[in-house]
Amino acid sequence: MRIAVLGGDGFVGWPTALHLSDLGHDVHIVDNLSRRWIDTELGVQSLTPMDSIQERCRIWHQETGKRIHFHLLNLATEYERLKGWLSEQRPDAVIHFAEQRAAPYSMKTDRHKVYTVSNNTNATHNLLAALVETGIDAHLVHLGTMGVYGYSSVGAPIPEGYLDIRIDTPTGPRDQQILYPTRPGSVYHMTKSLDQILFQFYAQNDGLRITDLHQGIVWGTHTDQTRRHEQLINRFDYDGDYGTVLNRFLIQAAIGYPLTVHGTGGQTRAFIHIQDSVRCIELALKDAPQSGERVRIFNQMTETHRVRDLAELVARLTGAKVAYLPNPRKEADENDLIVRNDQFLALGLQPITLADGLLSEVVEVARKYAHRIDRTRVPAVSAWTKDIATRVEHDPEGKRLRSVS
Ligand code: USQ
Repeated sequence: MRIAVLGGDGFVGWPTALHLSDLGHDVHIVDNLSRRWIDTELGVQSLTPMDSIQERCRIWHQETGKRIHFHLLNLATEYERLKGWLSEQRPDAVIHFAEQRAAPYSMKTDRHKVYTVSNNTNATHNLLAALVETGIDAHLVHLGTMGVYGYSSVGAPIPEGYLDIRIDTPTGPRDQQILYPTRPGSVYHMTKSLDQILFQFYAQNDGLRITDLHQGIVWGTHTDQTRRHEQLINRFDYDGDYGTVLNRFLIQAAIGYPLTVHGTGGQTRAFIHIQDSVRCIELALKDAPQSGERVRIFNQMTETHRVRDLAELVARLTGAKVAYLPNPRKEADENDLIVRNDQFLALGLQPITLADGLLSEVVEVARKYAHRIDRTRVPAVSAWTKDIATRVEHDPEGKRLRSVS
């Protein structure tokens, strides 16, 4: 298949491009390199040294003889170029990662909220409109998030996208399936909730074939392909905006930084290892819906964990200390989470779960590149409201001088 990987320079996009190229697909990365610009804006860098996308593609060709093509294009602002590119390349499948994906970044300031909404919703809508206009019958696979469901304890398993409901009508009760009601917890998660409505409309109105993957928190760094050469290495975010919880705990342990648990750590979240993430995309591609079918929704996660349990696990494994900090986010202190993921299991996914070996592998990678870490960028300081901002801990290590009077 000819596959367009939109956002193929990112944390999950890059290993996905490699995985699909390894399987023999003709892979085209489309990316505006915005993550690299955001690193510059924030004054941070990936823990792992990342080469340019062109250099990464060159090394892949040198190692495997396979070509991955790179196209510099901004989906959100260059609609006509996107349309032209699609009519020229006519991909069989389009994988859409091209969105700003960090919740803390999306809550940083009003400017970051505006950027996240305009970038993410325009990127998705431009893509949908362009697919209709060019008449390309590509299977669109979108990386959504478990966060669209919200994290209140409902007591029942979260189904895969659709909720069975019964409505009382004058002629008696009627059963229906509706999109699970969204309850996003950040501006970023809100944009993924808006994406769901865009997909519902275009599947129903234009017969677009769409799969939406509601992914949990990705952890780990290497996949089978990124291990093949030092210069194929994946990016690894550790900073307070882009670093995600388990990977952050693992690098914190590697550099002797206290594990930064927000609040009580009673937040339960869904997780998936990066290797399973790329495998799930392969499985979803093979199981495309027909034109006229409703959007197919998968929960792309393999296990759930409570944040404080993860901190304690990492502390046991490495001897790190745990710091319970004021929570910069507005979220439930404690929640339960039960998630259905039957569809991927039925397609043959054999989940990689938290194993000491894989956790230690990340700690090893972090130790190797520890000299690249700026400790001042580790605390999460983007607050969800102005009120919360007054309580954020900027110095979990307690290194700054404090007044004694
Ligand atoms: N947390 C800590 N300490 C930290 C960092 C995070 O306790 O140092 C807590 C947060 O308060 C939150 C939980 O860990 O309760 C998860 O935070 P996260 O940064 O790991 O994940 P999140 O912001 O939800 O976003 C990430 C990805 C996003 C994806 C989402 C899947 O950045 O792209 O959509 O995970 S999910 O969480 O299932 O919605």
